[in-house]
Amino acid sequence: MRQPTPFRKVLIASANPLFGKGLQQIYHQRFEAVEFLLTSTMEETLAQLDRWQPDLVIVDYDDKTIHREEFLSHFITGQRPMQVMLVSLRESGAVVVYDRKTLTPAQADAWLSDFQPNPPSKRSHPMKGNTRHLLIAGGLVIVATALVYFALLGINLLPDQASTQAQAIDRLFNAHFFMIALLFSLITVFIGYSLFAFRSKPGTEDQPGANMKGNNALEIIWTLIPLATVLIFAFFGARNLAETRAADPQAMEVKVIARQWDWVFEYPAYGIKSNELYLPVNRQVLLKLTSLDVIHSFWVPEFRVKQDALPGENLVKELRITPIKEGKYTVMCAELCGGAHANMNRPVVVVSKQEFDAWVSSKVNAVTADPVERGKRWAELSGCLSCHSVDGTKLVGPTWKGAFGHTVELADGTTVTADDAYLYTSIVNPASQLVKGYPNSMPANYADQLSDEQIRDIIEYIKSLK
Ligand code: HEC
Ligand SMILES: [Cu+2]
Repeated sequence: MRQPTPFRKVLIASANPLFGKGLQQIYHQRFEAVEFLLTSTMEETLAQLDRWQPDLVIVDYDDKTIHREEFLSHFITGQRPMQVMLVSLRESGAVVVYDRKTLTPAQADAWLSDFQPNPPSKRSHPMKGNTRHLLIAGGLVIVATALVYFALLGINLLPDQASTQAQAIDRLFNAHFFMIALLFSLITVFIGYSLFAFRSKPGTEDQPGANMKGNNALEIIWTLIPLATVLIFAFFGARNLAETRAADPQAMEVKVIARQWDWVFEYPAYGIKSNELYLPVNRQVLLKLTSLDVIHSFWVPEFRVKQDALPGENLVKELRITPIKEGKYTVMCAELCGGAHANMNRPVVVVSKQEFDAWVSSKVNAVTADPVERGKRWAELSGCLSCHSVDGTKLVGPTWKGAFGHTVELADGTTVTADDAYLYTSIVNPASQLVKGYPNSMPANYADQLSDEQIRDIIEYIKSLK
């Protein structure tokens, strides 16, 4: 049903033809037929104002080629009843209406008493109101973020930090906790604040809210900030991953063999096996993980890093850990591996170097109480025998057969009897007493790799080779 309209002639002024066509269509849908005239320049509009004498002029508020002041001054001087509407599509269809009507004194009175000034609307100072809201909400976001962040840190979500790898990982955890706190606050504060600040006031419940559509600045911001955040996290993630994998050439190797439902740890350097993972503090351990049956996963929460153990000879997986805190921990299986998966726990004991050496000795002594037997084992495991023969053959270094007690000619021309002290020094500091006729090619770092006990065992072994 189309309604009657007081207008007969409507002039639409806009350089944009779509503006006039669109309005004309809307008008036609809702009101009875009227006559339309579309103008696109200032001169044309002013000319038609006089010639065609419209009752209603609709002006494109956003069209800068229509000079509004000049147009309105023309409007004021006219006598005929006429209305002018300035329509701004950019301001979501906001309309300013000028009415050139004549009132009798009584009507004017009524008009004045009915007149309601616009409520001090946000439209008059849109930025002022919004900036205030933004400042308040922003302040609340900062406060809420700080509270949530410190609450998250305060409830100790993470166990002890017992390895250097854990430090790198915890830096990321902290950054994530901060992001979680920030996002949580951003969402809840803005929702809560909007519920409170923009709730409908008494008497305005049936008024529609502002119609908002599109905001390029906002869309660009909320695309770029998350993108940048994700890229920054990717960068730090990659860097920290590299940090947790940094290899120390002095690392002690331990083979970790997983099976349903237990762990076995082998120390190739000492030829021992254990169901407890003993580790010296502040020395990197290189774990080489395998499984005898299904997939398991080596995880000590205090060390943070985690690695699957896979069945298959060529699928040995490596994991590097540098314990930094003495204490007792537990390795658990982090891959559902069958019935007793939840009980697949074994102690992990981080001790000082001295305690570790003592543990190794006690383990080895349990294997054999004979120091010569043990010394032979250490010599084999440490690679001594690739340079030293035990049968008189001359390899890279002098043979050990008959080495003890014989007179050694040194490169500096002096001679010395090969006693305990000489052998000991030759092992821990080979360059200090070079044997004549041999290169200075013996590795100089055995003092770090072998305990005193092991070196003494090796000397006993050398003594036994007559
Ligand atoms: C890469 C080869 C190489 C390896 C591995 C090596 N040595 Fe030697 N070693 C030498 C050479 C060369 C000499 C002679 C020059 C010197 O005195 O440094 C020597 C000298 C010695 C001497 C003095 C021998 C003598 O007759 O006076 C002892 C003792 C010794 N090595 C013990 C060891 C032990 C124990 C290990 C293993 C833990 C070991 N070496 C590993 C090359 C090696
Ligand atoms: Cu398992």
